[in-house]
Amino acid sequence: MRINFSSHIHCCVSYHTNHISERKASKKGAQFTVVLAGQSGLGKTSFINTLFDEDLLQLKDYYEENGAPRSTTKINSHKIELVEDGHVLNFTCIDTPGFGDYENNKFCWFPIVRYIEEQFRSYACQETQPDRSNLIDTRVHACLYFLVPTAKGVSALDVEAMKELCKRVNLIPVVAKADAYTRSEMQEFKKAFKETIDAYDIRLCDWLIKEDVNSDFIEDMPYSVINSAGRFTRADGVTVRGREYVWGIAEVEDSDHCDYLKLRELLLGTNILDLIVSTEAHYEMYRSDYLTLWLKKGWEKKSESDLSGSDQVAAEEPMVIPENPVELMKLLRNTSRSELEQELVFRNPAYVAAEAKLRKSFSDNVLNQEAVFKNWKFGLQEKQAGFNDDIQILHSTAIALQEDIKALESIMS
Ligand SMILES: Nc1nc2c(ncn2[C@@H]2O[C@H](COP(=O)(O)OP(=O)(O)OP(=O)(O)O)[C@@H](O)[C@H]2O)c(=O)[nH]1
Ligand SMILES: [Mg+2]
Repeated sequence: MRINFSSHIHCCVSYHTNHISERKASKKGAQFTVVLAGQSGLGKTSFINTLFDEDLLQLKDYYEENGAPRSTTKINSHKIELVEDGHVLNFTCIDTPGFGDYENNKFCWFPIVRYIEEQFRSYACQETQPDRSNLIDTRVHACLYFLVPTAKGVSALDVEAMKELCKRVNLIPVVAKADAYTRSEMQEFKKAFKETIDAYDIRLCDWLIKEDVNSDFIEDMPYSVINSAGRFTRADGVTVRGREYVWGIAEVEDSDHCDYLKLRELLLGTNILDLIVSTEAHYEMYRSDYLTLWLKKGWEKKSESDLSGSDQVAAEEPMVIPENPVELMKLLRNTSRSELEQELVFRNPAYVAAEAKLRKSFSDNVLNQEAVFKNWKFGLQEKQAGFNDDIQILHSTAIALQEDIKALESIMS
């Protein structure tokens, strides 16, 4: 069944931020979660208001006194319940802090990857529980990745971030602030974007293509957007949403100005189910990887406890996955969730890079100290040789003096 919310979203019962009432949260309905990611100041937070055509975020926390959006500093979840023809869709927008502002921006995208994986992990853990009737599904179905169109094309940071994100989620690239670029600049950027994703094998909504649905949506990416919840009256008397300039209005919903309508159709229209279904493929890949890690940890602990107390040296036993579900559960229970979380720290690229750096600086230090020690030893050996020569000279002088004494004594006697 295809749920169509495309008519308009004003049919919604809305509520926002993290304050969801218990009553509404317990209502059943499909879940759809979108993460907004990208560098700072590109209009991620503003896009939520544009999408829902409401001043949903008219809260002190989100806006400065002059009305400009505040820079997002933590991951915020904004929820809205969409109702149409008796169908309920619980739409969640996850707004993330923009990145790229620091001197060293390496791995600055990792908190978003971690967030996506945490939702998969939480769902996978719930699935291993005996009662699965009330699973809380916070899995992310799409990531809107905001890009800044520059003459240089896609930045290295965006390439790196998108390469990682596309492996875990339906990646939907968005070109921010389309009103600031001419038609030809935008076309040039889109062309450069396509060449870059081919060159770096960045796959957009990978599993959506495999299911062979709506591939023209993929062709249209990246979508250019203009954000605004404001309304202005054009010279012809028609009131439109857009940004007003001295020369006219950059319209949100005019396809000549930007691709907002296409993007909204993708997110709130006929493709929502395809995005939900294709997320299952991403989830299955993560789940299989996660359970293998969990079993591996359990197996290692079982091997350790089997060998403890015996004189046997621990051997690298190949893992055998029990077919009996009770045995399988026992193996999983060998490892607690917190132990597993610790294991996952080792997958954090920032941690891996920091560890490699530390190891290198440690081995460099050892090499330096060895060189210092060698020099010191060489210096000592040289000094010792010098002392030996001095001793030899003193010894010869003593012998000569003794002979002189002997000669004097013989004269005196
Ligand atoms: N010209 C133009 N300005 C925009 C557009 N969308 C947002 N802005 C402005 O860009 C600035 C940043 O917008 P935000 O929505 O806070 O951007 P953000 O990506 O959430 O920023 P961080 O939270 O810092 O990552 C604000 O001053 C917005 O008014 C747009 O489509 N066109
Ligand atoms: Mg923001």
